[in-house]
Amino acid sequence: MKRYPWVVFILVAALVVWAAAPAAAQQYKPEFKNSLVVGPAGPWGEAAIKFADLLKERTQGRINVKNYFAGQLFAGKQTNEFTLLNQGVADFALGSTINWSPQVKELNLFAMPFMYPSYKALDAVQAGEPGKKLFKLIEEKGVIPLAWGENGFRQVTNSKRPIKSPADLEGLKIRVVGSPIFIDTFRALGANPVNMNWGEAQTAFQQGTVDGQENPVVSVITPFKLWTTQKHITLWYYAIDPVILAISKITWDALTPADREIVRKTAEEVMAWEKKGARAGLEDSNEAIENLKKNGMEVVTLSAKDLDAFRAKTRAVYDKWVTEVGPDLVKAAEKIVAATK
Ligand code: X2X
Repeated sequence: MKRYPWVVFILVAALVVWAAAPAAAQQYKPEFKNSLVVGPAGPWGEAAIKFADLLKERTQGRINVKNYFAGQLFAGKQTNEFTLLNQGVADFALGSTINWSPQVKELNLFAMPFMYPSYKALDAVQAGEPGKKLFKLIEEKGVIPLAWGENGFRQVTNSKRPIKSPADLEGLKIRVVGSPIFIDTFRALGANPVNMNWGEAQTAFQQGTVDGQENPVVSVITPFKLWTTQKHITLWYYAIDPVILAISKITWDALTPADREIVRKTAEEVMAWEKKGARAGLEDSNEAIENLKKNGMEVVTLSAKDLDAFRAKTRAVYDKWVTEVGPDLVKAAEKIVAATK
């Protein structure tokens, strides 16, 4: 003990504890960025908050997600979100397949006009080979998809008149996302589609520089109170819009296997909850539509025959996009849809 006084012993012990600590606590960067186009209201935004909270709790604060709502990370251009993820500028994104489709063309599978007759058909496509193939394609582009969620079936609204047939769309200026299939579809219907980011679109609706837009009822139309600018809505279910919670491969590779497991499990759990939320009042009841009426919207529902007129007008767009998306992928999805009707 003479050669090693207590003080040295204590110092050495402290050093050992200090050196071992980072391995146990796993020091990551102080903030993981999550990108969203929408704000915190509605199931889409609420899911991001839930994900951040649960992940923090389950990793004892190791993974601290900060949500960048309303497109703050991609500075206006929502079709850039996937590139941010792939470059690791965003660690996570809870994003729409529409916004990622310029980089992953196959994601246009969900925007094929009038393809999905029901949630059941959509769920079967996601759970089946097409869904698995899409996740694989995303992964090959440097982004790890964690779980499917939902924006929803997209319905068309406008400030001018009820849309009951393609002729009613004639000449209406309709805001769409900067994704070519939407331009094709609205042109084929005789409308005048304009590309615009969601943030700018709000101002355009208020100023009346565009007449209409298309978005899901529960995830977007309701939280954004679109009835303040849009009087008419037509329920035509012409496209479905899944969202995906994904993580950059750069970020994923920096996590321990145990933390990856926590991230994946939490994402699956939260997105299952989100999907339910996006369908609430639409699938189990008519509450979400009744709420639109209460807020002054005039709701047009279409018969199968009415829908056929829209389908016929967009048939050539569908055929063109079979080639763009990939005939094998579309055929596999069509088969599943036909079997689950
Ligand atoms: O911009 C839109 O229309 C939105 C919010 O639905 C998407 O992000 C695709």
